[in-house]
Amino acid sequence: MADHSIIAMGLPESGKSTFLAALWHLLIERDIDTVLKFHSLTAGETSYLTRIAKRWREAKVQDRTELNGAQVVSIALRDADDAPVQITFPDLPGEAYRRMWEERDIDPPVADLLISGAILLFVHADDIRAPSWVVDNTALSKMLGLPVTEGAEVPWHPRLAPTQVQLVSLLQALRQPPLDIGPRRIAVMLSAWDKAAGEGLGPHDYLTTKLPLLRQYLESGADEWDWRVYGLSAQGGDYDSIDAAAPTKPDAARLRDLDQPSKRIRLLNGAHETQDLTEPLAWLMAADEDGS
Ligand SMILES: Nc1nc2c(ncn2[C@@H]2O[C@H](COP(=O)(O)OP(=O)(O)OP(=O)(O)O)[C@@H](O)[C@H]2O)c(=O)[nH]1
Ligand SMILES: [Mg+2]
Repeated sequence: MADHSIIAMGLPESGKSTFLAALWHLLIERDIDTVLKFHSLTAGETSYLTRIAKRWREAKVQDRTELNGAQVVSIALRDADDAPVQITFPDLPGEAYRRMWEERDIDPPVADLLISGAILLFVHADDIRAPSWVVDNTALSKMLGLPVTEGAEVPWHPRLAPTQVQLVSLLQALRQPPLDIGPRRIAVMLSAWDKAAGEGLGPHDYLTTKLPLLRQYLESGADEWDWRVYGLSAQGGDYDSIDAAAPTKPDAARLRDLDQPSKRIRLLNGAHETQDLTEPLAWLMAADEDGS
């Protein structure tokens, strides 16, 4: 059986676990035609997938994946030619990627996972820290009548860096030792697309407008990535918190009312729209066959 490894990368709360939950639901439910089809679960945590998919169906948000709680699942699928393929899919905590950027540090088990496989790079489309200018912030504070101390230094922390700077740095780290295994395929997943769709931009234009540095970095071919960008709504709207005291979300109630939970999902590749979350996986895996 052909073995493929796909790494879900992304800063904290970028939609990695939600994607895996929705994918598992689709594969098990089989109510939507998908390029890759479920064959069997060969290794890893079935209970993890079952748990997150159940949470997803209930329209409740996933727990943050804990730093020591990385889950590596292996799913046996059948490809479009009905040949068996196995995908190993580590669901790593965004905290591990945050540490790579902020502390320039990587735990050896995480490094071991990152030295193989194509990349699903998740970016929460509604949680992008844009570059900002000190002069603009000062002018805004003055307009609002907030106190501004002239000449005072603003302490800098890597966490304050724009999202696109952090992501480009993460991708550059994959082309440097000890993680460099040559150029790979990357599917950029602009998650929570339901929040972004109102801007009327397609995924490419959204990337160009909101993350121009990332777009230029990918396009320039400096690190020779073979890339695509998708708009992904794995939930279809906001889910409820698991905190019973928190107010319920109108989106969550509407989504629970759909007769088929799979219909919550939207995936955009250019103008092409589908509910098939295996499509980007099939494209990423094809690189292994093409030898690219
Ligand atoms: N509106 C909307 N929110 C989404 C969607 N997908 C994910 N989210 C929200 O984004 C947040 C983060 O989702 P997770 O899947 O837990 O993110 P993660 O990347 O696994 O996070 P870590 O485990 O901390 O690395 C949660 O509040 C989700 O409910 C979506 O399609 N639509
Ligand atoms: Mg997670």
